[in-house]
Amino acid sequence: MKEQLEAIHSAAKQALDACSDVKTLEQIRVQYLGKKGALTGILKQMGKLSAEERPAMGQLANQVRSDIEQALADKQQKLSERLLKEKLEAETVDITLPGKETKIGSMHPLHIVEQEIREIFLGLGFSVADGPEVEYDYYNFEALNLPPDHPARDTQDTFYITNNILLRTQTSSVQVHVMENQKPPIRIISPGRVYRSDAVDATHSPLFHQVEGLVVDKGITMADLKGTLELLMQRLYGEECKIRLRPHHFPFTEPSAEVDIICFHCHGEGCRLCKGEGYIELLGAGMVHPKILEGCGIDSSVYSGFAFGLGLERIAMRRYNIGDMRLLFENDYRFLEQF
Ligand code: 2U9
Repeated sequence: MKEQLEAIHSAAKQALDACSDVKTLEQIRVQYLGKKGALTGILKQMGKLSAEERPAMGQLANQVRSDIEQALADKQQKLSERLLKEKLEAETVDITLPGKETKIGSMHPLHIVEQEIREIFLGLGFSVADGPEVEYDYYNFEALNLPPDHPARDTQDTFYITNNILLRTQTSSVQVHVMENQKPPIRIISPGRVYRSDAVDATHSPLFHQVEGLVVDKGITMADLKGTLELLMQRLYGEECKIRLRPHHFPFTEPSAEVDIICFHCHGEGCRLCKGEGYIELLGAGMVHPKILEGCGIDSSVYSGFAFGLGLERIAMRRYNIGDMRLLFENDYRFLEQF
């Protein structure tokens, strides 16, 4: 038995010397000290020894056990120190390296202009109304005095989803919803995305942004419309900005006008920028057609209203002297970081 214990002792020591990872270390522990291990096997045979032999063998067995336990603990310590060292070396951070620059974004020019317009109208007591971009034909066309055979309803110009559901071509649909649900006085603007089946070029995009405005109350006249738009343009383009209304036709307003601002290059004289006109076209407006008011349950003999619609792209392009609409949608850093 003495030889067996010594053999176990030296075999365990040898295995531990050769061991270089924690998995093998655990295997060694089980192999020698585990319940079914070599040493336990020997200890089970102690009963067979004579009473004289037993104390010396017991002492030797205990010594072998504690020796192997100590050697296991030492190895464990060495292995975990090595593991930690390796980990620290692998994860070393070179604090002298230059840091990675975080790009800080800036506001998109369309967003800047929209925010400014919102602020101006909130200051005038308007509210902001929101509505769906996928709309019923009725709210986009029919309720706005655009009958079924109107050219604007052609599939060439409008993205239809089904026969009577489409992507809104103007945010006027939002204003119809408001008029259906709210009695005058109404003072709202409706900013948002609109869609038209146009090919992309320097002045067209199938998706663009509008801000429309609507005022309905007793005694609203064209003078209210002109005063409001003049104030808007002066806030956007400077106090000296003058506007001009030209007669026009829109199905939803009567009378209707196109609204120009005085050319900021020649101040009305006529130059290359304004093509000799002295003025630059910027938006459309008019008095809300009585048929539209009636269709929304508003008595047109008591109430009148004005409305206007502007394309944000056009306003932003004038404001920042941007020559091509595509720049507003391409998300090129070199363009965007200028704002
Ligand atoms: C209701 C009644 C009337 C909104 C209006 C315009 C004139 C107009 C265009 C400008 C350039 C659209 O972005 S654009 O392509 N819009 O000229 N829009 S009056 O009239 C309304 C709106 C709502 C209930």
